[in-house]
Amino acid sequence: MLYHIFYQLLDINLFKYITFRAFYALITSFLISLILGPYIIRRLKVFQYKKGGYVRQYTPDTHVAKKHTPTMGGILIVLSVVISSLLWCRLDNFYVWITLFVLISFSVIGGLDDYIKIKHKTGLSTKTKFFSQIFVASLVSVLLYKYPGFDPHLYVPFFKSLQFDLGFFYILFMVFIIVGTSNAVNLTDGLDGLAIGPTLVSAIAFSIFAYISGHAVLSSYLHVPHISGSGELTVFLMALLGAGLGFLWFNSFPAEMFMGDAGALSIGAVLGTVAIITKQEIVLAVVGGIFVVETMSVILQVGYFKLTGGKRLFKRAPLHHHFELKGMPEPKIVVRMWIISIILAIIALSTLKIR
Ligand code: 57M
Repeated sequence: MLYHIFYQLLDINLFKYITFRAFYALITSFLISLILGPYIIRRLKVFQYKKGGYVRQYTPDTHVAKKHTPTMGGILIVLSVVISSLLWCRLDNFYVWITLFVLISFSVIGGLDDYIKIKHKTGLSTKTKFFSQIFVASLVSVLLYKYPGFDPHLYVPFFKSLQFDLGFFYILFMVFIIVGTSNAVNLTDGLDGLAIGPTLVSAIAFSIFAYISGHAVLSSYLHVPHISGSGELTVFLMALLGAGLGFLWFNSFPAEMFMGDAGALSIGAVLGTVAIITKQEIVLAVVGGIFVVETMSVILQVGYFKLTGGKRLFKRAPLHHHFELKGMPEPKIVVRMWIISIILAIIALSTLKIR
C-alpha cells in the first residue's frame, strides 16, 4: 500500500525499490510479532489450559512436560506477514495475492485442526484435512497455470538449458509440491525451533531467487527463467523472515508456544508456492532438505515397519525423535539441523553460478 501512496501518488522514488521495501517489511513484521507475541501467548494459554493439553502416543518423556505449552502460535506469524505485506508489497501484483491466499487458507485448515484437537482431542479427520489441502492447492495451481506467460517447464538446477515440458501435468506437479511441502514442514515441527529455523533459511534463499528471477538483467546473466513480477515476492519473504524471527523469540527452547498446524501447514504451502513461481521446485528440495529428510524418515519407518512385521528402522520417526531417544538434548538437535539447513541453502544458491 505504501508503494502506491508514496511512489505512485507522492512520487517519492525510494518506495519504488524492492530492496528498500523488503528490509522494512522484515522490520515491520518482526516488531509486530514481538509486540503481539506475549498477548497471543496469554490468549492461547487461557483458551487451551482448560483443556488439559495434548501429548501424542509414544512421546518421549521430555515432551510430557510440554503438554501445557500453547499451540496455534502460527496465528502470530500469519498476522505479522499479512499486515507487513499489505503495507510494503505492491498490491497490484498477482503473485503477492496468490501467496497471501495460500498462507491464509492453509493456516485456516491447520488452525481448524488445532482448534478441534484442543477442544475434542482429535482434530480434523485425515481425509477432510488432506482434501481441503488438495482443493486449495488445485485452485492455486490452476490460477498459476492460467496466468498469462506461465511457463510449464520444470527447470533442472546446475544445467543451463535442461528443462522438461510437463504441459497440463504441471498442475498435478504443483499440487504435489504445495501439499507435500506443507505436510513436510508439519512433520518437522516436533521440537522447539525446529521448523521455524529452516523456514527462516528458506525465506532468505528464496528471497534471493525471487529477486533475481524478477530482474530482467540478472536473470539473463545467471541463465535463470525471468518471471516478470516475481521480484515482489522478495518483499513478502522478508516479511515472513521478520515474522519467523519474532516467532522464534518465543518458540526457542524452552518454547512458550508452538506454531501448530496453523503455522506449519501454511509456511510449507507458501514455500512450495514460491518455489513454483520462481521455477525452483528442485532447488526447494535442497534448501528444504531438513523437511525432506524428516518426511523420508517417516516413510522409511512406516515402510520398514510393515515389511518386517513390526521392526523399526529408527528409534522413532520423524528423525528428530530418533536423536532424542538416543539421548541428544533437544537444543543440540535443533541447532545442528539449523546448521545443515544453512549449508544446504548455500549449496542451493551456488546453483545460480554453477550451470
Ligand atoms: C506433527 N506434532 C508434534 C505442535 C506443533 C505418521 C506420523 C509420523 C505422524 C506424526 C505426527 O502426527 N506429526 C504431526 C507433529 C507435536 O507438535 C504439535 O503439532 C504441531 C505441528 N503439527 O506446532 O502443536 C508435539 O511436538 C512437540 N513440539 C515441540 N516444540 C515445537 O516447537 O516440542 C512441537 C513444536 C508437541 C510437542 O511435544 O506436542 C508431535 O510430535 O506430535 N507422529 C509423530 O510425530 C509421532 N511419531 C510416531 O508416532 N512415529 C511412529 C510411526 C507412526 C512413524 C514410529 O516411529 O514408529 C511422534 N510424536 C511425538 N513423540 N510427540 C512420536 C514421538
